Amino acid sequence: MVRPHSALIVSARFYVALLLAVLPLAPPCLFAQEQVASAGQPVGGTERSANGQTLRVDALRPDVLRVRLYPAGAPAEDASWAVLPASRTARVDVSPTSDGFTTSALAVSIAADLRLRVTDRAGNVLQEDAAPPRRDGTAFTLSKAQTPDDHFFGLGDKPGPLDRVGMTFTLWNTDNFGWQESTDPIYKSIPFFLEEHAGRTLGVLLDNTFRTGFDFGHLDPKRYTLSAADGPIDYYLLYGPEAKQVVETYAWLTGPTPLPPLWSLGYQQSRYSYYPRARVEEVAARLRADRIPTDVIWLDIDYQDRNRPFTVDPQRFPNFPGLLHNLAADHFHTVLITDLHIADLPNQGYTPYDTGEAGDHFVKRNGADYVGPVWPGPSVFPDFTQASTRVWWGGLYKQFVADGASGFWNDMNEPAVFRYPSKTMPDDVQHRIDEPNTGEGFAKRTATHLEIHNVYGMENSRGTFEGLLALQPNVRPFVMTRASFAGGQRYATTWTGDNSSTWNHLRQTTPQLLNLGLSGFAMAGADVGGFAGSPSPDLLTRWLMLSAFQPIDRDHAAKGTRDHEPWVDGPAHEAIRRRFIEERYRLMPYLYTTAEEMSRTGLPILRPLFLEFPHANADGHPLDLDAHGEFLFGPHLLVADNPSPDEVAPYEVHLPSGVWYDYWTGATLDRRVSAASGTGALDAEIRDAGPAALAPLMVTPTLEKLPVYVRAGAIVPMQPLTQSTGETPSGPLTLRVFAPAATAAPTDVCQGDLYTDDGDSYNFRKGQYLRLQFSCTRAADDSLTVTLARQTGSFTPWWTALRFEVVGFPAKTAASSAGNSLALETTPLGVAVTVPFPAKPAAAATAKRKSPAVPPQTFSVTFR
Ligand code: NBV
Repeated sequence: MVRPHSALIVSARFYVALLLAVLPLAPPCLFAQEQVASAGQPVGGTERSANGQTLRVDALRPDVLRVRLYPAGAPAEDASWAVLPASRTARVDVSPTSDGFTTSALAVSIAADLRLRVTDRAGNVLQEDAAPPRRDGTAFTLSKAQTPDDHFFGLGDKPGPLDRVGMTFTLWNTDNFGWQESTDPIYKSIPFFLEEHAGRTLGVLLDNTFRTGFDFGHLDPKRYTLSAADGPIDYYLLYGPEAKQVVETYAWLTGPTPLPPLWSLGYQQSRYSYYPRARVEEVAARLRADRIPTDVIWLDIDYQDRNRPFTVDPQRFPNFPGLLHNLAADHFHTVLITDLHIADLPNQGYTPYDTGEAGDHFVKRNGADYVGPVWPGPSVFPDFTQASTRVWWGGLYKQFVADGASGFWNDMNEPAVFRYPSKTMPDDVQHRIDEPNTGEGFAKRTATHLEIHNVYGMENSRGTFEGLLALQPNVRPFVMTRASFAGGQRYATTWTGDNSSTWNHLRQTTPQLLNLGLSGFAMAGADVGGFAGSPSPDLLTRWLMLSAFQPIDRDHAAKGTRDHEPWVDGPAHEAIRRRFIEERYRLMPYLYTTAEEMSRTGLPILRPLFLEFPHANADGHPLDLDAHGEFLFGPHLLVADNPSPDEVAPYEVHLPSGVWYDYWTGATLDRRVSAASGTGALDAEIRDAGPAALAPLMVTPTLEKLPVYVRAGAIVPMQPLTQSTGETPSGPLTLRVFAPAATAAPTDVCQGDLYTDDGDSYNFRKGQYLRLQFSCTRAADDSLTVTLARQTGSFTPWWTALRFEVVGFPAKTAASSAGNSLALETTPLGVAVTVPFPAKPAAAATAKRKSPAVPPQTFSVTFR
């Protein structure tokens, strides 16, 4: 029942006077609003009260809303672990309406019973409450209307199909060794999803750290629900209309994945565990001897002394710094596992325990340190919700950093605790939140583990990331975490935990990594070959082929399983595996450029097709979402793995409209021209339906082939093969130009970027990077001109020549630049010319500039 005095108060600047007039009657929460307004801040939002509840909606940007519901007069703490403080407190002015407000992008209305409705400015419903918000004690449920053509993506690492429609999920970080497709929950809680409906996408972040539930029409196909056991009703709505915009906006809200060190994009060799030292050296030597390009060796828990974090077993690993030094000399980076459980060893000279205890850094139960069993035996657990504890934790890395370790691995941080059926610490463990000056907005207070559980792993990885930065301020930290929460991408990369060596798990990696990328975790991987169990030779080969096109390419295996290294199944398998890892290294400039875009925009490295081609289907919708094996690796490459990788039957590949190339052969796949120029019924149908109606390609799977396609007009930067990213390539940087179709309109995009820098420092922030932007056009006389359109940054790259290789432009005989003819080279895929870089600067230009390392230039190469 709506209380008779319930008031709708709309806040916009010109309403402040009115607000001040009614203040004596207003509930206390309005004071906060008035104070914000009088401080001269633009305020934008509205609130309405009924049944003792207040619903408050704020516009952070025209396309971003924050929605909170709380007992009238008692707003919940304005705080967040997930959302960046500057975004959480941003406001734009809104225009009040009779039951809400509008922004330039959205219209918000709140019914008398507090049902919320959000539309775009044309009146298309983006989200509408199917029922008023429901509270049951501390719990709540929000019900939103769902229609039959709704699709849902995101929610982090949850297994299952890419589209989450019809499914239900629980978010509660759980160590689920050997999880299967239907297992829920697993390691991470990322309460963010995208809802796509009729070409319009809305992002939803439920900012609640307790155990939450998401039901996408499983219980009732007419509604999807967001629920939590406790905690605030506090959620954000991010409008597109395109999914790409929503993903970028989510990065604005929670921060993008930072630019990773270049070496972390190389191939990585791991196992639980490589020991002793001689085995590590043997694996490293074999990788080099067999010419398997590799950048990283991982050391799992057995390098430690009796599983005690921040120790080294002196018997198994004598002269540990010497080992790391030797590996580094051979261009291997070493990543060390550092679990968060600290062995409970009072008075035994174990520094992590002693210093942690002295600083009162461990979580409590019944007034004493909580002790639970994990790998080292009885263990205590740092309270990562105290800023000072994270500083102490970060300092523990000092010796390993000095020893030469390059990156760190935070495992078991759900946190996993042995022997309890819950696999974690008891609900009543106490955390003592203490976040002075960090901007999250939390008051100093205690919180039970129920509230902190889902952010514990994220704050663990934050302590690691920030600690490494404090130790080496000009080195980009590399941290990989198993558990995390929304926003955790700011601190760590991740992987999908303890998967299995089965074909279904190989298939599962694509939707899982795609959904992780859509949920902010753009730097992610899955244990290559599968963790639990032993892969067949074919499975391991296929896995190593696919992972060459995934953000993190790390081969890892459980104890007691068979060896996983690329050479284990004989020369024929090894040759295929090597060929794909080599291709990843050739594509390193493209991959690094994509990673840099990710760090600026939040766009993932692995992209579902609808992110780049939202209207690729004849009906204006994205392509068939059932095409499970397909994804984009960066903006230009489309990988089309077998959606049932253990089956031998031909499978369909759906390509968006336009001309595509076979990446491996350079063959043109013009579905539009070839199919529609025929006289059959299908051809007529395609002609009638226009260019978007494309027949799928049929691919017959073979062990050694992975279909990869490139869109016409793409310019893909590539480099000569090296055995690691630490090795300087010899030869030119190649720009592989996949020629636009002869029929391409001048407005068709033909472009490619290249970004490079030193690969591991922050000097790029001071301008020490190089960004080249290329474009190309195909003229009426059938010449093709490739132009270096823009160059920024002052970094001197490793190459001194650019090689332009044109694919799909047959029988060309001449090339020129600035009137000078260039020698044409025939390549397996087309023709190429090489020009010096930088081109000799004009004398006048050089005189004006203060000797920049690489003079900015533009030039063109024309092929006829
Ligand atoms: O540290 C050992 C393993 C690790 O290899 C794996 O990747 C983690 O997910 N760890 C789990 C603990 C034990 C797993 C059985």
